[in-house]
Amino acid sequence: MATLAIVRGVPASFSRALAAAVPPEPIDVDRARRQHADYLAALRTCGAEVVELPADESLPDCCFIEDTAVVAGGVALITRPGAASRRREPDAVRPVLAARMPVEEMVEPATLDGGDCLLLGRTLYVGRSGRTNAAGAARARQVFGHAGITVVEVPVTGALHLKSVCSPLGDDLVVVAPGALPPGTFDAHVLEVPAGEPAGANLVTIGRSAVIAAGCPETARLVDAAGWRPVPVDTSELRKADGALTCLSLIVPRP
Ligand code: CIR
Repeated sequence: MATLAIVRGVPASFSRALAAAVPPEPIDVDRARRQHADYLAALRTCGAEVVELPADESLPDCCFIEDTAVVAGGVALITRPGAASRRREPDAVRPVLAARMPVEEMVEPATLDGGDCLLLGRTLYVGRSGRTNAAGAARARQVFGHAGITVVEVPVTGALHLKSVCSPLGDDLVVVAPGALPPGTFDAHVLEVPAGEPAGANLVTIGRSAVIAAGCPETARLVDAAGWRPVPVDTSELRKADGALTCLSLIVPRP
């Protein structure tokens, strides 16, 4: 059965999406939409079944659907996103997940963004970032602990989310931007991308393929050498709002 990838459209209001720094050129929404379409095509090329939710104009960041839920151990935890302007984003995602699996909730004061959660086998690494607080991490530990998953907290400084600087490549390998995290952060093998290709550290795996950032040839070579088929996609316009590749989909593993 194909892996399910839930995605959400890019609203016209994406031009006002949150960004840590004002981009040198304003966001071109049409270009962002074309790149988003290329990303969906890449997911399908890798064999995913893509379910697309409509954009909501009142939620400029809604295409970054990864942040709205965490799926692991057959359970979905609906998040309470760290940014106040994003708190209603999970509402459209909840019924899609509830139709497929048990769903748990998170309440104030807990905050957690899915971009801070990295699943590696039966371990869920949860970044403690500006978006994910202690109560959010504790809620993840409670929910996923019942599913036999161990939660390990990781301090995140100098990045928006944990997965802004790393992502899993299978169950025992993590791709990491050089110098972004202390050695020993993961109980797994680590593959460092070159210093000139930090965007390469965020990738999405579907089957034995990996959607990777365009313009990262050395990362592509490393991914290929590790036994995965690299599928490059240019999402530079979406990156202006700090979005990487994982943020643009909610991957639901199929048993
Ligand atoms: C935000 O600041 O929340 C969005 N502009 C970007 C979110 C990116 N999400 C992710 O890395 N998981």
